[in-house]
Amino acid sequence: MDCLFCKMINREIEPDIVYEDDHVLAFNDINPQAPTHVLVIPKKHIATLNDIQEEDLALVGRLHRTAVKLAGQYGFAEEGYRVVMNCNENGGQTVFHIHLHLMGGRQFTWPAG
Ligand code: DGP
Repeated sequence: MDCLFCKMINREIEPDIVYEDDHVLAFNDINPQAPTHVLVIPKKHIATLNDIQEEDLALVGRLHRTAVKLAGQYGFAEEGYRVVMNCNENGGQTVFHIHLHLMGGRQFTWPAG
């Protein structure tokens, strides 16, 4: 499958990994928008938020738990951080394998641009 993030999971491409288990991979974003900017992805290929099925709910929960654990390890869980999942063109999604953006280490504004 011609998916950039599946290639990372299969190690055809070597990302800068910060966490891995049987279901989840997390690595540094190539174009960071914050002092810490990590992408948390499922090892199962799911193209967009719209494609998440009932059977994926535990996996999506794991993505969030992983982001929270990493926020604790980076030391910004208490001061706060941002977790984002973009969906399709208007949402700004460019890689069609779902991923949480975990960003921390600076003040974020709202609404997002
Ligand atoms: P999104 O626009 O929400 O689909 O986010 C895709 C993110 O993926 C974007 O922040 C940049 C990141 N990205 C794209 N290509 C690569 C890559 O080759 N390596 C890494 N580490 N990140 C990438």
